[in-house]
Amino acid sequence: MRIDRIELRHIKMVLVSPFVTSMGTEYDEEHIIVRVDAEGVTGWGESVAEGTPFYSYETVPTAWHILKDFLIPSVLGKDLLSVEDAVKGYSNVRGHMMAKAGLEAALWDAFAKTKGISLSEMLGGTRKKIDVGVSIGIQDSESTLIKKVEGYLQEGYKRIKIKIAPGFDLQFVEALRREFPGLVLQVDANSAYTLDDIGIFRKMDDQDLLLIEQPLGYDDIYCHSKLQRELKTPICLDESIHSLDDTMAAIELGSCRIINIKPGRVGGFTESKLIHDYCASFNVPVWHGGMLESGIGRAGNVALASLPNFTLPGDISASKRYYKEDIVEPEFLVNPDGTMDVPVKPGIGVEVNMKILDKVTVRTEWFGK
Ligand code: OSB
Ligand code: MG
Repeated sequence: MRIDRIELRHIKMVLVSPFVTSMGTEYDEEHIIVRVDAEGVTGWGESVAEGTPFYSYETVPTAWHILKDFLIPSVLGKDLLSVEDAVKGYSNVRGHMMAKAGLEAALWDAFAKTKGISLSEMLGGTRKKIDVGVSIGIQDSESTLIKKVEGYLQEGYKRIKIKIAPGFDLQFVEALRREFPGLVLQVDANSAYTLDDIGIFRKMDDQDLLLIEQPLGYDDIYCHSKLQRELKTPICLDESIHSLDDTMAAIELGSCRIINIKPGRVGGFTESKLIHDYCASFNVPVWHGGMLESGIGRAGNVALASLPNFTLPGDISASKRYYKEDIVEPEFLVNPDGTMDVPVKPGIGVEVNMKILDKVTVRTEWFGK
């Protein structure tokens, strides 16, 4: 497949409600949409580098730079045999996983469309529907949180994740446990604690949580192994896992018992699949994380989450939970039974609404003729 033209778009979409985490408050989400035109097909991908370097060191400008100056030149005008071929071509670029994942996603979509198969099928997906959950930011009070959770449960979501930070943790978990004794509940600290906070986690350990996500340092594997030894609740790593190598170290050291896979954090679907397969061979469950994607990124997430070892519900919620209007049609919906349908049409399986995409685009650059 010859890569004829590539377009980058810096997009900015306003969230339906601010998202509060231990890293700060987000009112809108900035990402990069990657478009690849190749022999009459168009592939779409989303780079989840954000406007700020608070979750990852990558930002929209750093990802734009790496895409423009290194990744795009390595594929533009080339006749690629496969996505793997493209990935090999820029394997000398270290890090910058979100930049890589955006381009890789667009290439996967273009290849799948050329073959006339869905992205799910091309990635090795086995599910027609995936189980989905919702990630709720830190709320002002326990009663607002309870109301929010009630609403999401009515919509069908299979599990609830709440963000925690020092001073905004145990009381929220206990309030939810009192109100919803059987709730499938997990927490995400986004690295807001240290080993000195072990007392809090010992108390959390009695709350029947599905998992505790990324309690300690954002690149730490060692201290998480010490904490995991003290807890019966599984630790799940998000920020610390950038590759299969990190996954092997974390499992071998006992730093976690569950892995959150985000293609943007690990450099794309190719590395995600390696991590998925490795975890499956060690009976370590994985689930699909989220980065408040638009429908383009979400479509890729849904396809990846259809692989067999994604056995826990993902942070993959309905379009309307994030944005008033999504940039794809149809928008993503949650079924009353807490599942989401995996698109079956070729590639990402949804159409990009160019009018809405233009509305949220703040900058565009074309590469190629
Ligand atoms: O830690 O999982 C996280 C959003 C942005 C950055 C980091 C995270 C998140 C979420 C949102 O939790 C998940 C979603 O997209 O629904
Ligand atoms: Mg997380």
